[in-house]
Amino acid sequence: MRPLIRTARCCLRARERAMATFSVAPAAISSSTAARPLSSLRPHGRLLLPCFLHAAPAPAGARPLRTSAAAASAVEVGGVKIAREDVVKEDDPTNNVPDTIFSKIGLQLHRRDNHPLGILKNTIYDYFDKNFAGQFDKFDDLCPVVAVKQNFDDVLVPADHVSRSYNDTYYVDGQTVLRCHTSAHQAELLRDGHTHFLVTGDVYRRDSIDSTHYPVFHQMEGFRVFSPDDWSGSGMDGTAYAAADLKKTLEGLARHLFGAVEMRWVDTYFPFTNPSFELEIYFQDDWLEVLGCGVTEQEILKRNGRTDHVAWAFGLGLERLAMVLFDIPDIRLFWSNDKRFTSQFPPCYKDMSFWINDEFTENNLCEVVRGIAGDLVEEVKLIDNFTNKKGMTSHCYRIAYRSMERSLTDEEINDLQWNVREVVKSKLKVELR
Ligand code: FA5
Ligand code: MG
Repeated sequence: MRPLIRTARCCLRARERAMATFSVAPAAISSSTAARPLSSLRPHGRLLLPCFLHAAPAPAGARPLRTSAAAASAVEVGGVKIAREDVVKEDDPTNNVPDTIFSKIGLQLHRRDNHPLGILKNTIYDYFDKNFAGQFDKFDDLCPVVAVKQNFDDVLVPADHVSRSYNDTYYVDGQTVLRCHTSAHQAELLRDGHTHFLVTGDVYRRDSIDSTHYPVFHQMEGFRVFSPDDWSGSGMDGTAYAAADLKKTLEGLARHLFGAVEMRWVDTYFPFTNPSFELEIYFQDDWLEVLGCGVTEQEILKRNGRTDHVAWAFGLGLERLAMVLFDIPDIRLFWSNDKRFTSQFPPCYKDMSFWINDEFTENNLCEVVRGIAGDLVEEVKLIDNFTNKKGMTSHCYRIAYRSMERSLTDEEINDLQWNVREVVKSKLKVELR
């Protein structure tokens, strides 16, 4: 599996810049911390993979892992019952939630104590408990179906921001989405009087397909409010004080998780923070973006009862950190319920070329492919792109199919690919070549 990871990682930074939902290209590398990559990034030999998915009982109220939508027609999250028909509305043009996504709602991998995401969440909790005894309130059961207002308006995402598009976000209807980041809960928690909090949850994005991107993943949001007394004696203004505290806190967290790992700060942009940063960790020969963070925009504090305060916030990708910590090569493995997943099965590649039209987007293509092949699709990659004399543009995509659990037969792949071609033609209205 190594070569696959290396290929994916090589293009990761470029892709991340182009496709990241909230951030844009970095202005500069602001600093670099620590020394050499570790020969082993796992701090404890015992945190190794093979049996993690079966080792511990799920938390009270959680169901065993299921992977198909058919298995449940309603789930409950944080006391809210979510039925399939509440989120999947095939006849409603303002809805773009497929069954494959509904099937992931309520699984709450981050609440399973022996799942890598649960272990990681608890390890991060340990760090905050040790360094900020009892100060951070913890939430890991907030409903992922949120208002557009919570997900975007409350965190100042501009009306024309790309992340609001149907191409990037799963809409339940015009006013409701599956949260695409845990920042969706910042404003309500501030209004409820919380000043230090951690929010862990599943988040949903229409996104590219490769070994480090998945349409459902998990984030942990951290938020800390400071009052003028906190920074008055420091010789810094509130913003500089919060930025320094944020970096110190997150560098400490990275060391708590990984030991002396190589990491660096990259300046970036988020609508809800200024200044804004991303933290990258050196992992298997490349830099991997693991979190976004920054000093909260004053407007958010003002609107939610904290005028004259400053705050920092971060949103970290739990899968990304767990991949480094546990040496997990592919993001789909977090969803596998078959302990043979550590076996290696060969991928099978299929290419398809077509003339695109003005409406074509790669995310729409990925959605079609995943709708047909589910988790058998490992990567969808543009390998050729040209425009002819008549101005028609052709794309050639290479689709990698691979099961985490068994070898796929030629017949099965050919059937899938035939289906993909038919649906791509009819749904995306492109002309196959
Ligand atoms: C955000 O989602 C911001 N809300 C983070 C934030 C919070 C910034 C608070 C400032 C203050 P971004 O889109 O970059 O930012 O995602 C954050 C992290 O989620 C990324 O660094 C990455 O680790 C992870 N991530 C993003 N997309 C995916 C994906 N498709 N699959 C897996 N992990 C992902
Ligand atoms: Mg990002």
